[in-house]
Amino acid sequence: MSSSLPPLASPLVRWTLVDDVALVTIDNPPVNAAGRDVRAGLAEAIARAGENPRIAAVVIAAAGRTFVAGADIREFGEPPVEPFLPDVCAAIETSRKPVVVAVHGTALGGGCELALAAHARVAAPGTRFAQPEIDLGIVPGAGGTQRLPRLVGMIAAIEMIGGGRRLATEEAARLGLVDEIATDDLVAAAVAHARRLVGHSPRRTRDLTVPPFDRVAAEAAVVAVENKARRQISPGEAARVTLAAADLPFDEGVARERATFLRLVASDQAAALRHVFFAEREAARIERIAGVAPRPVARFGVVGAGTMGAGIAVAAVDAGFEVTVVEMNDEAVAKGRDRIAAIRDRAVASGRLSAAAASQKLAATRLATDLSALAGADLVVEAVFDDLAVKRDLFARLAAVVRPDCVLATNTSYLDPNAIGEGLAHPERLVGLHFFSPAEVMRLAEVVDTATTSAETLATVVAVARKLGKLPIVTGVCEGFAGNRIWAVFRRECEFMLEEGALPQEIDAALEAFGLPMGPFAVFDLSGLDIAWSLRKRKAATRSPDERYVAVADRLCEMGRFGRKTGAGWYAYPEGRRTADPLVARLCEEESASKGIARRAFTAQEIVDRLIAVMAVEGERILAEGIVARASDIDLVFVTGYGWPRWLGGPMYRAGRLDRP
Ligand code: 3H9
Repeated sequence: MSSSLPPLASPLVRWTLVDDVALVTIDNPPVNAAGRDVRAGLAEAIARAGENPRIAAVVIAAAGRTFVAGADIREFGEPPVEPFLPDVCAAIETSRKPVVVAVHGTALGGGCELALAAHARVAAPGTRFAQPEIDLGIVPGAGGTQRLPRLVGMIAAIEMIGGGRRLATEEAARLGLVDEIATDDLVAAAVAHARRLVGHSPRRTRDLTVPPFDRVAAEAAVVAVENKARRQISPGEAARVTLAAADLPFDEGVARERATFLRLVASDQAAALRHVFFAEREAARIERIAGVAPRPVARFGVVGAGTMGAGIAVAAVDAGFEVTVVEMNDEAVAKGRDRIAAIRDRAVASGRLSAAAASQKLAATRLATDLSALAGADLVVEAVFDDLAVKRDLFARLAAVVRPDCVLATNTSYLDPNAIGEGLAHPERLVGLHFFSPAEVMRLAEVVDTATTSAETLATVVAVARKLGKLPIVTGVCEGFAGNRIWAVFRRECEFMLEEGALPQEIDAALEAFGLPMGPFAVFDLSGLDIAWSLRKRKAATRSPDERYVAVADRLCEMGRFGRKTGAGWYAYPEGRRTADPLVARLCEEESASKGIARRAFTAQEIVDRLIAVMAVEGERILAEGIVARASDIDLVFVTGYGWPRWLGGPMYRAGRLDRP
């Protein structure tokens, strides 16, 4: 029987008495983040429960779709405000009256830590437990690193805290994190569980010892986390402080964790990662399609089974679409099938896919030589040769076979989609859907809103991109759209610096020290210099003689140096090792001399600052032209499509931060 209790001061936490159990409910939509008022409400409830003779035990539950999804990330930019989450957890744990949590949805970060501090955890099926703090550049800050290994064992704790492993209810129960799975009424089960604990001394996680574990395996798990993180600091720190739980008394371990948390939460990487976290949520708000329902898409067509088409087809099959790929003839179909099979083989070799699943997915990918195979398609993406006449002709032929409401998407990188769509029947269904290579891996999908695209088409393609596991960023029409347009400016500025005195290896080293996984000249060598060369040759006739033009890349190509595939490009590759080449230095010097430019030295900082500055200027232009909605969308383009580490935050973000180390 329920009865009321004098209310708590917090507007976000309420409680009632169920017989002799205080049922405390957190109600902070949308995800019950443990912000100040939630922490204050919990602290007050625990303190008052301790003093109230009518209360024998406490259950903490959450309203809405999830248990607590973590600390309130919006508070991280500010100094912490009392009561601190570790103190709230300590109050729960040291309560003399049993405290049980009733968990549903997700228990993430600080939410998981609240659960760890309770005396028992009752969870609904389908709940996920995780400590995702590393993704925000921090370590758990409310005891998670010290309590989790005591409950689930050291190796699993390192994998969760350092490696982002998530536990579903059943696995959490097997490992000792969940004490009871509530198949029926969660709160009723938690109340009954709490009542069973009354009269027993509470089982405090802090008093448990870490179960025995293999030290060598644990060290190896930490090293694996560090290696995978490359230069992101938080995963390694999180794994190390977790491992310390085996060596330090609980209070010392918690103090070490808190110090690490406070240091990292103020770090540059954490600030950048928070920026990206909120940028991703902002990007989901697309004004033009607010309230517009996407059309259902089940049948997904792809025209062209080259590298892009094959990758798109793989992503589409993985997302559960019914996929048909059309190529020109039997030979092209066979090659396309080989490409798709090669992607599947790589997934099997790396252990991401079972051999059985791979062959089942292959069998599910239908290939055909006639466009009429796409007659029933709801959406068709073309990924054929990037040539205007070829694409126009294809769309005209496609329009004759597909339904008038079939969405037609072009994967063009550089052509004008408006020109591609000229003369197309029902041009409102035309849209750009620009994938990044490899299309089955890269998260970015630029959705190009053409002059004729209807809101319904845009909404449909955005929904399809999300189902494909992509991050859709809507862009307007301009050469290169958002990403390649800024990338072109970046690339050009790199070449200007070559002419002014920098060498490719210096520019690469500066950008690699800054954080990019690979400098641009090494990337050019990897992807090959010949395609860009033929593009430049095609454009040479129309290039203004006043345009600043650096010809070093042309000279390399004239020498047959197309990059790694020819054994040399911007670098030489003796025994496969990337090596600065004096010949390239000489070409740069000759270029400077031919233009009367006195070469000078560049510092690494100057190289980085200059490149970020030109990217940001182009980004501002793109914003002013309304090509993208917000600066943070540009950051996401680079983080999800161009290999920028998330912890760098993207070029627009960095441009506001040139004064920071
Ligand atoms: C932590 O806990 C540190 C601790 O160790 C303790 C330190 C002392 N805070 O993602 P959605 C907002 S670190 C504030 O679109 P979904 C989000 O911005 C934290 N706001 O929904 C969005 O707002 P808006 C560890 C948050 O259903 C709205 O909620 N926890 C937070 O696709 C809906 O979000 C995490 O890292 C937050 N913690 O996914 C979990 N979380 O509508 C981060 C969300 O204004 N969160 N918001 O744009 C998530 O992974 C997902 O949001 C979740 C829901 C899976 C929960």
